[in-house]
Amino acid sequence: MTTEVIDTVVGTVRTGLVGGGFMGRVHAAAARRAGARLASVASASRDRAEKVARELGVSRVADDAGGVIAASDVDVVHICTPNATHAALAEAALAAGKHVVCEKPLATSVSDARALARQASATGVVAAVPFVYRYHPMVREARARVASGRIGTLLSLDGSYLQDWMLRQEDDDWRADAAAGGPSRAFADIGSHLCDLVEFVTGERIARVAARTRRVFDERAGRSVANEDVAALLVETESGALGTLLVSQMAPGRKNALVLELHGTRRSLRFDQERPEELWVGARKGSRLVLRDPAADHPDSARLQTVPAGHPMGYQDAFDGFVADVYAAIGGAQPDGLPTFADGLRAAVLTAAVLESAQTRTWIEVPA
Ligand code: SOE
Repeated sequence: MTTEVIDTVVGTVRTGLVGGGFMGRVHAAAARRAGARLASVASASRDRAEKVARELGVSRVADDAGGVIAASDVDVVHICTPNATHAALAEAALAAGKHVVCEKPLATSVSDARALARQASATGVVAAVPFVYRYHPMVREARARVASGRIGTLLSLDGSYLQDWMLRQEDDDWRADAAAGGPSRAFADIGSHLCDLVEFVTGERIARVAARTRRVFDERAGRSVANEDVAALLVETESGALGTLLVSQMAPGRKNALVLELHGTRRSLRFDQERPEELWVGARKGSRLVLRDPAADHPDSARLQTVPAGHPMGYQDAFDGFVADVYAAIGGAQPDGLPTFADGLRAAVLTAAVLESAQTRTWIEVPA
């Protein structure tokens, strides 16, 4: 019996990894925790792929992404490469009949993202985009409380996603290069997570947006920069709730500060990604901090809790929850809240609306 047959018999998902940077390693750890076999990896060079394979325990090294995508012992391809390469790689993986997990942004244009979403639904494979903050148990708790009416009618919201790794002019990254990163950097990279969370938790679409963007340095490390460091948004949801959202990769001391606060007619809710064990529930009298507790939380939150209360869960756990759901979907399950290529398209639509608003200095209606 070949290894391939054995794996198929016991139903182990066989994972192919394209890209071996920070995100590739997060994906690999999550795949392993979900019980997958890391079958093949490609990276920027063969040397690099060999190093990644050794460190992560991947069975085989491919010369390039095409080698991972074509491999008969790969069921799902994880694409963790620079943004501008996502669309072509995802298209090729879908065409090869593979399930796909593609890093965000799914594509750097709305038309490419739309084509991929269509291709994915036509082929019927699982095609997911890691909007992983959905997988924090207290995010699910917040979502359940909104859906059950416990906060009342949504009046307003206030959110921010702040980092500081691009603070100095010498801070550089391929994301700052429009050719590799795309026309938007801060918003596409992290503002997309924030807007995904707004829509996921409230159950409402952002209907219109007025945005300003700011590029602080036109040049970084000798290359010209064509995308933004900061974005500030006014938003209105489909029910008329008003909101403010701030996104920056130049906020000193803020490492990965994703905060979302909702104000309803009865209660407020506040989730802070750097304190993921907590959900603040605001009331005119008796505001309180709810701590994660699988025995007390909504079932959708409880199912994502892998350790008992008091044993903190974090970013990698959220990522693990996402990949576990992707692999469950590959096995035929229909997990609630799985972010798919349709959500990747939604992020592309929002990104285009933000850029258009900033350019025209007008409110933009965001297509549903
Ligand atoms: C870098 O800004 C980054 O790694 C993003 O690309 C991720 O999506 C976010 O989760 C953390 O920050």
